[in-house]
Amino acid sequence: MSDQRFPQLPPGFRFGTSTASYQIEGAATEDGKGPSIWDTFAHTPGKIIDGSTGDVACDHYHRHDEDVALMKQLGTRGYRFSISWPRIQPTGSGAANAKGLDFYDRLIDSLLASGQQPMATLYHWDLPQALEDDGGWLNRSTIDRFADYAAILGERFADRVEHWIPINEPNVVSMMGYSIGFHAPGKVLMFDGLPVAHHLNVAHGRAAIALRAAGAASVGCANNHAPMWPASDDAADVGATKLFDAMWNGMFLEPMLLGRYPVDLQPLLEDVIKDGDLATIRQPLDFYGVNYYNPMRIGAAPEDAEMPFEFRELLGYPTTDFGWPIVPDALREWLIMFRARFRAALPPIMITESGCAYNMGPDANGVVDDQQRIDYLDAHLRAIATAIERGVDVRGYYTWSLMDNFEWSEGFTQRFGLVHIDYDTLVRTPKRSFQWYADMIAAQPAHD
Ligand code: PNW
Repeated sequence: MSDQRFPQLPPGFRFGTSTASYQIEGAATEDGKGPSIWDTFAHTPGKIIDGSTGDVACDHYHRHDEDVALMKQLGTRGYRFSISWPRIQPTGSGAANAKGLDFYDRLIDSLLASGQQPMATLYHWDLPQALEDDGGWLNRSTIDRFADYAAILGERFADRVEHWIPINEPNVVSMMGYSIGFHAPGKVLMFDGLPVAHHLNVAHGRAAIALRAAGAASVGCANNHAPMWPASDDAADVGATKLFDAMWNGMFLEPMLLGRYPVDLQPLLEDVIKDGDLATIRQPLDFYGVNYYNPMRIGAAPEDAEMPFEFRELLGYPTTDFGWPIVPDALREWLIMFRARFRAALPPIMITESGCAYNMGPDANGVVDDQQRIDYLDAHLRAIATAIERGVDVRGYYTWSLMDNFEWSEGFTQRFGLVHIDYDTLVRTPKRSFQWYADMIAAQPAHD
């Protein structure tokens, strides 16, 4: 009999958690690690709202055994983490730093020993600063550096890493990092940042090729997708939404799966696309990773604005402590439409991130009562279960995040974890949602 208290996912469905190097590791200058653009950015006054940095973060670099033990306690069977490029190549090119490789070697072995299949992201935003000094992702030669880096990782870890993801959320990298500058490297280039998007796409393809050449069995992606809702049925709002949808969702999805850019964007990219690029980007993918948080409501911007679209508040839904609307139905709907649109071009889907920020800490009894996170996870997993019943092939759910961590420009003010971190003592306290996730996993008919 199935346990109706919990969402029921099909046998073999994979449950996991997700993190990223700069957000949890700390050890910013240890064992030969070079500086990344996030070290530079976080140390620039005014960039991070609480003035914090990832210098120590969760100190996962030294406490990974404790963190892996937590995963074992959760009963997950997968863990998504990212590898810090400047730990492996301190200046982004040349010989690998043995101590950097050794750290991930130890981590991967301890994951496997604890029943956690590793899912490794090569780039979760910590570009070696030396590469940024040469133009970063605006410079096409960064693609070659990335392919070299992918080959190093593939050769060392392809025998033990189950799933590979070249680049986390290329849309956020290009828009937040190079168009509006809220993220490192903090460039405000608006539409002139678009070459970054194309270079990230080609880098994804080149890394997939290098990883497979080194024996990687499963290569996918982790693209952030947000359903786009027009602010009104006014033609200007609908048009602005269509353009922003193409830039946020289509710009990466379409070249990866179909080998072409959305029609509306093609004229903007003409000068940066070189012969063969689109074929390089369209590598067969073993899974399609979706990072889902919320839908966005878009309207037309005033005539004199820098961008033709603007964000409007999405009304009528509860929000997380971060102010993000909670709309699990939009995930179900988006998955169903995604499948209907792409059919045979679509590999199995993995939810590579999904989660929420609630910022409560331990109460007088030491309990972190985050019922809202339980409700969030429950509702999103039920949405996925329904999408699967309607024929969408979703194979796993890696919640963001295992533990509270450095939330980019928000510093330590937004807590996404199943585990609470006290940033003064670095004490880890599993929240109520941690126990719920463990119970939910244990209540599955048969899980992988
Ligand atoms: C993702 N947006 O970031 C990242 O992959 C994580 O590192 C991060 O901690 C998590 O989601 C929570 O924020 C995003 O502007 C950053 O829509 C920005 C956006 C979405 C996701």
